[in-house]
Amino acid sequence: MHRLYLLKKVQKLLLATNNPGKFRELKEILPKKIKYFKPKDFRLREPIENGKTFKSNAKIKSLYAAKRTGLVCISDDSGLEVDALSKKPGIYSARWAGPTKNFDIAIKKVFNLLNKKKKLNSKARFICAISIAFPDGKSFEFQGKVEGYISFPARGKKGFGYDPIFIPKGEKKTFAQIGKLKKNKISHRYDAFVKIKKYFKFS
Ligand code: ITT
Repeated sequence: MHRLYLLKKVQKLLLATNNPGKFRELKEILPKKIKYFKPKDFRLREPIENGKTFKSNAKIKSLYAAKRTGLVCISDDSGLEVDALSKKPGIYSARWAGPTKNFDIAIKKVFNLLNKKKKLNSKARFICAISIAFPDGKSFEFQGKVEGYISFPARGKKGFGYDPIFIPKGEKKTFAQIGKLKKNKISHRYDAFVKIKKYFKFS
């Protein structure tokens, strides 16, 4: 791919997310020797995420940041799809936590809806779309996922967002219990990164 050279040489990357959990996990997964910046370092605002898919929202965020900073930018649009809720909250995963981004509220909402349907252990998956954007307006999107199921009560203090109620397939503990070493080997975010590595070589 013609961008290979650019990423091999890249020394600075802006991770276009205001979510500290995502920022931390992206940094843990991506190469160590790059210097990573946050939107706050450039006083960037949040663009309006009006895409209909994870990939389109990821693209909106990465291009917005790349055009304004002149840096190669990586964004992540992700969320939880619960089968018994017709794949909700999906792209609305952050919005279910309300303006204060309180995930106790979002988790309670998942509980109430699943409880009504008597499907508290519904199958579910996390999806992650990662977009890499260049200041000239080109971008590339990749999507990863991890299958699993919902489990109540919420358990674990590690991780973020919906991690305390998600158990990945083949495991007994929630993402919030298993810790970053394991999560970063099986997560939707890591799965998307594996796809990126097939096309781009980082230094
Ligand atoms: P940015 O747009 O600034 O990146 P955001 O939190 O608004 O931050 P999204 O719109 O992509 O990001 O929302 C995705 C939500 O899905 C996020 O707020 C998390 O709560 C949840 N989510 C995504 N990945 C997750 C993970 O690995 N573990 C738990 N929850 C996750």
